[in-house]
Parts: sequence; C-alpha cells; structure tokens
Amino acid sequence: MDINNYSHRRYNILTDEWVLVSPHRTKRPWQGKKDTPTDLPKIDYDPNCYLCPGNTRANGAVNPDYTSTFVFTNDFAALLEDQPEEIFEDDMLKAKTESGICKVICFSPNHSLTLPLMDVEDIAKVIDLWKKEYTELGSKEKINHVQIFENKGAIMGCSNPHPHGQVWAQSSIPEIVLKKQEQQAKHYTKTGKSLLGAYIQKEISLDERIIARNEHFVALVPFWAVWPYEVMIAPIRHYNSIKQLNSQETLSFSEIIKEVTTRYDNLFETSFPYSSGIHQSPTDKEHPEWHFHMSFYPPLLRSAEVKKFMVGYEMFANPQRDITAEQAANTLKELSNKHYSL
Ligand code: H2U
Repeated sequence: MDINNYSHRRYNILTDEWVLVSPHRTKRPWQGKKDTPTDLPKIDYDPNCYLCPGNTRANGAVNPDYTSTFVFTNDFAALLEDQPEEIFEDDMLKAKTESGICKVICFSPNHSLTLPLMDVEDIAKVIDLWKKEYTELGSKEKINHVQIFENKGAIMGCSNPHPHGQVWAQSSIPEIVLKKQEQQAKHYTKTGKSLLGAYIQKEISLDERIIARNEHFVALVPFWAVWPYEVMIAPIRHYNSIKQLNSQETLSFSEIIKEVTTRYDNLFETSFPYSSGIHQSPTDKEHPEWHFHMSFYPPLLRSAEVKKFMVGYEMFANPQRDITAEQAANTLKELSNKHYSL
C-alpha cells in the first residue's frame, strides 16, 4: 500500500505526536500572501549593525574588533541569572521563578555571510564555540538545559542579517526537550540502544528521505516532518551531545551544515529563512538515552515568497502538511551543492 495515495497521519517517534499529511492537496491554487524575498546583504561591514566588530550595541556596550566568532550576554535577555527560587501558588494559579543566561553568538565578523557562504573551517569554529558554551553554561549549578538556536531571515523574526545565533541556558528542562527525552528514555531502557540511532539505520536502508550523508552524519527529511522542507542532521554514532565530537567529526558536522543550507538557498535562489536548533542531553545529569540532533524548520513552501502558515486547524488541532517528506527530500537531494550566488 502506498500511504501517499491517502490522507494520513504520521507518528513522530521522538515527540509521541502526530502530523496530518494531505498529499492530494498540493495542486490547490494559491492567491494568498506574498512576502518579499530575502536578499543576501552585500556589504562586509555595516556601520549601523549592532553585531559588526567595533560597533556600539543598543545598550552602549562596544563590540571588540573580533576576527572570528564572538559571544556576548544578550543585552535584552529573556532569562536572568540567579533569580530567587520562589513558587507562587493560589489555588489553580501556579508560577515559578526561572533562572537562566542568554547569549548571542556572532558566527563571523563579515556582515554579508551566512552559514552556506562560510568556509567549512569557519563553521567548525562556530561549532567549537557551541561546544564551549554548552559545556561551560551546562556546568553551572543552576543550569540544567542549554538551547542553541539560530533564527535566520526577517520572516523568522530575526532582527539582523549579520550571521548570528543564540544560546538560552536555564534551570528547567523545556517542554519539547522533555517529550523527546521521555521517548528516548523508554526505548533506551527497553533495548539499551539509541532510538534515533535505530531510526537513522532504518532511513539509511530505505534511502527515501536522506538528502546528504558523510562519514559521521546524515541529513534527512524526517518521516514525520511538519515544515515543508524540514531537515534533521544527526550523527550516525550515538552521541548524547555535541561535546563528544572530535575535531574530525566537528568538520563533518560543519560540512553537512554547509551542504544542507546551500541546498536550501538553491531551492528558491534566495537566502533561505529558517529556525534551527540543537536538541541534546540536558546538563542536569548523565543522559545515556539522548542522541543529539540539529533540526531546521524553514517556513517557505512553494517559492521565496510563499510561506506556510501554521494557522486554523494547525493552531487548534494538529500540524498538517501537503507535500510529503519524500517529495521534499527528493527536491532537496536533486539541487546543486554549489551555492547559486557563486
Ligand atoms: P535574533 O537572533 O532573533 O535576531 O535576536 C538577536 C538578539 O540580539 C536579540 O535577542 C539581542 C536581542 O535581544 N541584542 C543585543 O543583545 N544587543 C543589541 O544591541 C541588539 C540586539
């Protein structure tokens, strides 16, 4: 039976959630909103950019003349360090204080670059900084989880095209991470093996959704993908966190990030927007069940101007997609690995 001949639901083994898939809807006409496509910034240095080297940030702090990566504590942090541990409870009203540290990471001093346009060695330096922040923040007494992420493109709420990402470290383990932890722990307790590791082996044997692969990593459109061109990058070996990557594996991670983001840009010949994030072991204790992975959630659907909206049924009931994960994987796989602008 070809499941794609039917409207159907697919199960996400990592979150224990379902996505509704409607392959027959891909032909429906579109007369809705068009966004202006994102153009690549053309200047290496912007005197008005608060992330460029030597410039003054919104709160008056001055960036150093950095030549590689640069990290600083977010001047408008969503989480504050060392909050008192207080619980507020009034019948059914409940709240708790939450301590945390938010940082901004500049990937490069060059304002005009994005990950697909950076050298593999320079992306590796970003990964090394992610490792350092994960390790240092995670070792703090009040920090139990470190979320690394990037918002790319104005359409994703990114405030500035200068290549950068963020790190939010906090005392609680966030909801989505907890769901993934529970599913992985169930499998690990039963089999002594990684749930994601088993899934990756299945995907390698089927070869229907894999878009890139190297010695240490695979990149694939997950069977249960929600966003049209959602991609997951995962190490083939069962690593709980990015901390375990040696220098060769870090380069492999860097290569596959460059490959995925290059294919993304080539899809609609635009600087492809997305939110990406790394899910990995929380830092409260050892988590042998965790298999780290990096997910990319891009909003674009059928051109640089037409994005998918998570509205209506998706807001009230369940995520839904039209093009199948296999169609998306085929499209991404067939694109060139050389950036369209070069
Ligand atoms: P985006 O990645 O979503 O663009 O966010 C950039 C972050 O940079 C944002 O969280 C911070 C904002 O608080 N920021 C500073 O810390 N200093 C500044 O001078 C401007 C922006």
